[in-house]
This record gives sequence, C-alpha cells and structure tokens, in this order.
Amino acid sequence: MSADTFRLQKVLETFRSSLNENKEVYVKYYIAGWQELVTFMNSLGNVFSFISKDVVSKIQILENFLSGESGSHYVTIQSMVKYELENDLVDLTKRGSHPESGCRTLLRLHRALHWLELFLERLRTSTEDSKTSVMCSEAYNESLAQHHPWLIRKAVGVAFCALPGRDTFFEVLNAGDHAQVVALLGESLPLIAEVYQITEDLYAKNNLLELP
Ligand code: 1PZ
Repeated sequence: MSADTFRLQKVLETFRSSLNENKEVYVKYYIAGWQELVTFMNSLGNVFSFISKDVVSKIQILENFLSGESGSHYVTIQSMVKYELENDLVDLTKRGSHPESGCRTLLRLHRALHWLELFLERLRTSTEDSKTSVMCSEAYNESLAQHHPWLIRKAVGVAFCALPGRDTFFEVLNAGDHAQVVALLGESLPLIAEVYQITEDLYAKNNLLELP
C-alpha cells in the first residue's frame, strides 16, 4: 500500500501523537492529522476540492509558522496562543495587521474538527439505510454552518449531494469490514473529542472563540 493511500488508522495515530502527557497539543501532529483528512477528501472527488484547498492553505500557514524563526513558540497550541497573545500578533475584533495569525487559522480547523467528530459519530452509529449526505449536513448545521456565510453554506450543500453512499464511504475509510471500521471509529472518536475539548477550553479561557 503506498504512503499516500488514506487509512483511518493513520488519522487515529496522528491525533493520538498530538497529545502529550501534560495534555498539550502538538501543532505538527494536529496538522498532520488534517493532511490525512485532505487525502481522504481528495479521494472522494473534485467536488470537494474547494474544501480541501482551504484546509491545505491553512495547514500551510501553520507549517510556515512552525518552520519559521519563531517556530519554537509554535510547537504546541498552548505555546502558540501564549506567544501570539503576549506579542500582540492576533487581530482580536476585526482583521487588520495580523489577518492570518496562527490562532485564527487554527480556530478554523478546530471548528471543522467539531464537524468531523459529529459526523463520524453519526457514521459509527448509522444503519444500512442511513444517508451520508444527511449525516454530513446534520453535523454541519450543528457546527461549522454557524460560522459560514450563506454562499458557502449553499456550496457545501451542493458538495454534500455528491457524497458517495454509506458502503463506499466505509470502503474509502480503508479500515477493513464494516464492523472493523465501526470499532476503529469507537476508538478514534474519544481521542478526537479530547483534542477538540482541550483546544476549546484553551480558546474559551483566552476569549479567542470568535476571532475574525
Ligand atoms: C467528507 C466530506 C467533506 C465534507 C466537509 C464538510 C465541511 C464543509 C466545510 C466547507 C468549507 C468551505 C470552504 C472554505 C471556507 C472558509 O471560508 C472557512 C473559513 O475560513 P476563512 O475564510 O475565515 O479563512 N474555512 C473553514 O471553515 C474550514 C473548513 C474546513 C473543512 C474541513 C472538512 C473536513 C473534511 C474531513 C473529511 C472526512
């Protein structure tokens, strides 16, 4: 199997590596997890390329910080938040001199991680006649949609209609038969939820949940 083949297992592994014993989240593995998800989206077809392009550009912004001269401050989400806030590197109320801060960029991925959690939980507990498009859009309406303008919500709605059915979806997840996928999802979801919650608490504590 080639390295760029998507496997659900790899997503699980990267998100697992992203948490250290102090419950800090490594940016490197967080974006590696997203890179995996981009591979997955690309394998679903071109309709999703406007979504994966946005994710790729956000991964790139964070990678640039990580490999830049202040890279040591970007090792964990915790150190990034502290560094950017202490040095006034975040536009807090409207976009100005720091339109692409690490904090606001990661917040977009963080919100999308909530969508992923809600969607995968639906997929895990779905039955044969469940529709992926319905699961996707319900999860979307409960999470990301609240942060997206009308035009994007429309485009996303169109993309959802192009989603493959549940059986294909299970296959593309590439983790064995249905039962094995369900088991792996059961294992992955608490991890994803934990990474999400730690980030959510950190952002809430610092009043960063509405960054422009
Ligand atoms: C499996 C099918 C994929 C469904 C994806 C469901 C989520 C739809 C998200 C739609 C994003 C549309 C394009 C870009 C929107 C950007 O404006 C926003 C805000 O960023 P800003 O403009 O402020 O810089 N970007 C986002 O909200 C990030 C969206 C990431 C979506 C990730 C989807 C994860 C897919 C995982 C595959 C299982």
